[in-house]
Amino acid sequence: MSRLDRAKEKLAKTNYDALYVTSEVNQRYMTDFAFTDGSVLITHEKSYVITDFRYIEAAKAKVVGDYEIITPDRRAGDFLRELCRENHVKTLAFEEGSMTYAGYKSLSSRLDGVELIGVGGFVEDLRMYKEPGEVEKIIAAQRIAEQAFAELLPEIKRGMYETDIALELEYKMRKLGAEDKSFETIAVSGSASAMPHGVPRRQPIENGFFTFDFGALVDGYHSDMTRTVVVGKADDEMKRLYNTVLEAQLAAEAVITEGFKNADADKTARDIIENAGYHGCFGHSLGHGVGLEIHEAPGLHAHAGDMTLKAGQIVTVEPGIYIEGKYGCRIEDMMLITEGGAKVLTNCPKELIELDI
Ligand SMILES: [Mn+2]
Repeated sequence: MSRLDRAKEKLAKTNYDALYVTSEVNQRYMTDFAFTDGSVLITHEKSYVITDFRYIEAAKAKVVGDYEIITPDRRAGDFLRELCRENHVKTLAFEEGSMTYAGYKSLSSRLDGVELIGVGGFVEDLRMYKEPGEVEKIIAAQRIAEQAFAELLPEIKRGMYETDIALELEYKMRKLGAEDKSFETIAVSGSASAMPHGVPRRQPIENGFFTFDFGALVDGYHSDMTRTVVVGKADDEMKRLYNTVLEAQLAAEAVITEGFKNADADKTARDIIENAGYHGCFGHSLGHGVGLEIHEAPGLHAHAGDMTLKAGQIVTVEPGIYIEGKYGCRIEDMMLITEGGAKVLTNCPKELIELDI
């Protein structure tokens, strides 16, 4: 079923006459076409890509789905009012998360007679279930990231700056075919590894844990992985910490399968870390969905209630232990939930690597 058909099927279960898509990433998902300064209107019958002159030619070539591609010849709000009238739209759902207050005021003043209903997660819920083509792009991005990392490790020398190492990793990903990095690369060593989202510093790498959290972008799709290596030698305390993270990570991967509760996946990893005595040292959730955005639904965390993992979802599994002021470690893979199972998408060793430099 096409994305547009899935959206219409979902729309049919609501009492909205139409969905007005204003989030750029959701517009891209719904049309397979990336554009800015436009919108998508999905009604039970006709659907529209509303864009401007700069995009019209590309839109005609690239938009996937049964959309009418149109350029407004007057103010967007007035144009939308006419489309609503033509399509008998009395109740219009809009994406409340991507609408500014100013945008909302302008819309409501121009759409008198149309009831505006803010909705959250309408398209995001569709995006959770990856089509084979989307899975392929995420895997392609992951292969680039892990290849770049494998090439980077032997090139790391003492005295190199964290910022330069991060840049080198990004450069390699681009050379290997990524259109960009997936997010700001984390490459933090020594005491900075204690910060889960530390920023690379313009200073030489320190001894101890060296955490890399990074990904590549392919055709709009992200990858996400984390590996922690050691600069120099790991002492017993570091080995114990690393092995605890690894044990938690592997245990979570072992239980994750179609139908398993998201919250229980988090608990599986968290219990191992807590029971090893690292109380309060795993201060973030186990994982998140990955796709057109680096963080998307579903989440693997304690507050996921009865939510279970479903085939087609791609999630990260990324426990960590962070000792404030000292050091930290995280290991992250991506997993694809399949019919009756799940598989790890990341091909990169997880045994402790000590960089003898
Ligand atoms: Mn992640």
